[in-house]
Amino acid sequence: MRFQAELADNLEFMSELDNFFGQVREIVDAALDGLVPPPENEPTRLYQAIRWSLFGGGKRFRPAMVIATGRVFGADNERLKRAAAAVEMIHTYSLIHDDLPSMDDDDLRRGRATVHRKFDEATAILAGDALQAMAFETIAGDEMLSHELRLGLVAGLSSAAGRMVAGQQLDLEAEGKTVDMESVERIHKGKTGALIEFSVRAGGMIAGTDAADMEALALFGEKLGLLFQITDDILDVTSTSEDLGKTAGKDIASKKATYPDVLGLDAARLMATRIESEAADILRSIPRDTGHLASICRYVASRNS
Ligand code: GRG
Repeated sequence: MRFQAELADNLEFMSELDNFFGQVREIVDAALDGLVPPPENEPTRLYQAIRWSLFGGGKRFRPAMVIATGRVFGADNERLKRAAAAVEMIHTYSLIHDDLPSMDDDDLRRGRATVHRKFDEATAILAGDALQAMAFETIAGDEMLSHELRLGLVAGLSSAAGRMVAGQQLDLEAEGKTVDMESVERIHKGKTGALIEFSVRAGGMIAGTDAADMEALALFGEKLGLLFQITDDILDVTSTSEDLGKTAGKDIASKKATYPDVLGLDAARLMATRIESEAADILRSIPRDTGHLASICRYVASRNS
């Protein structure tokens, strides 16, 4: 009986989240489609490359965090959707550049050929550059938001993008070296965590959240970023390229600094459980209905792609 009740709970939880992520995809993809020049605009190769990468799948996790957090504090989709699209632009630029021959040299991303494989390396570099510029243009021109809020979002997103680049540099420098827990954490807080943390904070900023709740949201975003990366590291070891839509086993092959590498797989799983529970504690300290954010944490901890 207990097993059946848990199964029913889990099914309900998964279908609610699938529903939510489906809605986010519709909202964000429509916004992106309107913001990125059409594929027939000159230079066609550039816009086709950008669209190849942007619309080639992807979970839209960071936009989902902008929207989920914003909704908890009362913001509507119209105010959230362009900032959510801007975060996805920065994320997609980082994936295009991360896959380049001079970085991870990967052939597969979002279930299809990487941009430099499908087009060419120069186009991939320019597609990433253009997406980065478009992200800031999107926020600066968002007429649903006050000028002050736009400035705050541009400042937050540029700082997160800078931290992401610094994390990527540290990650490349750590390849093949023996690293300790502190270094792994520093790399991942920058490379993955900064943009996820910003996504959570952006939702709060757009909703006009007060200082105390913003502080809690920043802490929650940091934990969520770590949780996302630990599960990503675990999936790299335990999953297939087909399920992930990107090359599995890449971290070991490139001797990357990862949580399973430093801690072992079982301890990395335990750490994910601990971080999920710390994130849930932070959510409980916020005097709002944060149940949906807690469900997203559970989803991140149990995701398989
Ligand atoms: C090149 C400036 C620059 C930065 C690269 C994001 C990143 C920093 C590198 C990608 C490599 C990687 C595996 C990073 C960890 C972050 C991560 C898990 C990225 C993939 O994010 P998902 O799973 O991807 O949300 P989708 O395709 O679903 O959007």
